Amino acid sequence: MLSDQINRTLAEKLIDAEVNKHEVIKLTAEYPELSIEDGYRIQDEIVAIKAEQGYQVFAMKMGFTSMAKMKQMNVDEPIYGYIFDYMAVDRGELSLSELIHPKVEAEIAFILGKDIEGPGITGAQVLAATDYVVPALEIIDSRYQNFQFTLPDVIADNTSSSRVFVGSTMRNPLELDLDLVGVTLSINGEMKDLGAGAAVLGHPANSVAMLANMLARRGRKLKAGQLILTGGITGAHQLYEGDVVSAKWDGLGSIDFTVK
Ligand code: 0L1
Ligand code: MG
Repeated sequence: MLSDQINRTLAEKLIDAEVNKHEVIKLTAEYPELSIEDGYRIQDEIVAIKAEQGYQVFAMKMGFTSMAKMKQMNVDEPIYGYIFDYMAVDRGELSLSELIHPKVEAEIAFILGKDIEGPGITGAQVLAATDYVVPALEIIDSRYQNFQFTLPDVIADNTSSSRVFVGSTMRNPLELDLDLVGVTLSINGEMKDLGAGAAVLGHPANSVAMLANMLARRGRKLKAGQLILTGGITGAHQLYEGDVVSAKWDGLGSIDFTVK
């Protein structure tokens, strides 16, 4: 286990890379023994430093929620991270100059109406505790060179969180078959990807349940009002200056933005 001092130093290094928009070599190159627990401790340091700087948590997120991605990373559990208030984009433009090498992925997000505390939470309990679901486009921007990392590295890097667009259509989740909700993701008029909610652990509510159960191991819970991104339904697609991005969800509207 790394010392608190090293965790703090590594968190500062990753924040510096984010703020000054430069890549760093993955932490495991220097600390090959870095564990998943170490990764979450470094992530906690990032959350603490952001709070000291006056930023608030805007949302939580799950990543690696597709079976294909978990297989690729050789893991049997997704990962979670935090999205801060300054990461929420409220107009249809993504500023490339603020980022390193961003990618976009389409997701479904939940807004809870009640606290959820694991362990043992199920998708059905999540649906009963959810006020709304909304569409979201997550922008991931790993601070690591060429998105090269191991699982502990990406957890330490706050799961590549960088920006998010949240759509304006809010639906009660019981009005939709969320596993069947289709999504298309187009860039510059060309459809790049498509998928259905079932790509996320069979049903996006399962992702929220898993998050609650993972947090319970660390004595934490999800709170009423919390926004949670459940993981990519589509793959993540690299963005370039001038790109026009458009995503459509069946029954949940659309989100459009331009990369400036
Ligand atoms: O799916 C996610 O949001 C996790 C992203 C972390 C992995 C990456 O940067 O590709
Ligand atoms: Mg994501």
